[in-house]
Amino acid sequence: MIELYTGPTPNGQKVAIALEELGLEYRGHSIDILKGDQLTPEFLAINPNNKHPAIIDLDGPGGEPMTLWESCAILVYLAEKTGQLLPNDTVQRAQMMQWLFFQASAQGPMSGQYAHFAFYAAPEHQYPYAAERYLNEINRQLGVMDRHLQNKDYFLAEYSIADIALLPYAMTSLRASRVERPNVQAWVTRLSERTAVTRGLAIMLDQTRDETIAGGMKGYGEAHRDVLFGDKQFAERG
Ligand SMILES: N[C@@H](CCC(=O)N[C@@H](CS)C(=O)NCC(=O)O)C(=O)O
Repeated sequence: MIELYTGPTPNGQKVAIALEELGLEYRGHSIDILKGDQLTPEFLAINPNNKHPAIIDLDGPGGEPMTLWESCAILVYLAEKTGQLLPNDTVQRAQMMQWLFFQASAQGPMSGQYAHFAFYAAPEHQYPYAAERYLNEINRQLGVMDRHLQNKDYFLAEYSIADIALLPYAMTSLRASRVERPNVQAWVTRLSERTAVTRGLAIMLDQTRDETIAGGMKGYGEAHRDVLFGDKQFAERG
């Protein structure tokens, strides 16, 4: 059994899709980041970096519980645990790592910064240049992905955790982008036809808060900013 701590966001969706694809038994635990669930002592004991997703594999290596955070690290762990969704070939395995690092170092953070400056920052901090800068970067990254996917079904020779890692933010990026990316769009459509993908994307969907982009930003305000970007977020912890 794998305990999955997450909310209805792209990083959690990646892990849920992989769990569904691999047929691993798991239990979802809602982490409401607008309320501050990620800052409780109980959750910090699981992820001291105060972010979801995180997992506890009750049947980890040697039969011992295994705790892990950072979604791409979780994807690699789950794929290696089952021997599925990752290539054995050295070149393909290196290219898989390349796309996972691209996801974790570029796609995720740039999308996060765009969302921050376009939506979540206080009105006095919503600098047009910042939102524009991150949107340009999202568009550029989609271009890199689009050119790679020309005449390809997947990022590697076969469907893998590289596709799973890149999918959820590619979907939000396509919605934000002003540029057509037909190869990325076709790949999204191809993956969306998989039952495991549909189920994984729906993780914690019923927990979607009105105060988020997905919920229409209704009622989002100072108390939420304090948790995510203010005193509660940056308090020194012992
Ligand atoms: N690089 C991390 C990013 C995780 C992340 O940013 N999680 C967000 C939700 S999508 C979060 O928990 N934020 C709460 C906070 O920063 O306090 C991963 O891939 O797991």
